[in-house]
Amino acid sequence: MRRRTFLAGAAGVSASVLAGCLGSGAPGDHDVGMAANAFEPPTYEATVGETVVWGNNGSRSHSVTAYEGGIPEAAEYFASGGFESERAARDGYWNGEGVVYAGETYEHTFDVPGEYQYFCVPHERAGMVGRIVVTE
Ligand SMILES: [Cu+2]
Repeated sequence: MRRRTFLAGAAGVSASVLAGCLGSGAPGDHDVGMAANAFEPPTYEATVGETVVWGNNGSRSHSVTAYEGGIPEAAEYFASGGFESERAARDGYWNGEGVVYAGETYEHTFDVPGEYQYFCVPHERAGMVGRIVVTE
């Protein structure tokens, strides 16, 4: 949040809007960074309808994968790669699907308020987990 505010101010344009246009933009154009086995910030607060952009600003490959049991009941499952279940996302990653490579971004729009817990498939055991808290 703090970093985004700084970047948005520095660029004179919303970081989210910019990333949305570029698809895989410059490393700074994201809300949540992915590097060094961590999502930064680990908890990100968004409002309903907001599109959150993850950016891989490190050198390793990562994923953004929701915990099926860790999202609001009314919410749609989400994961980089567009998988419809956590199982499919976990399996798919090792086949090269849903990988967010260095310099790439992934984005998801949150339409249902609540808490969303997610992780990175290859670095889950290293503690690479995150949380999006969506409020009205
Ligand atoms: Cu990772």
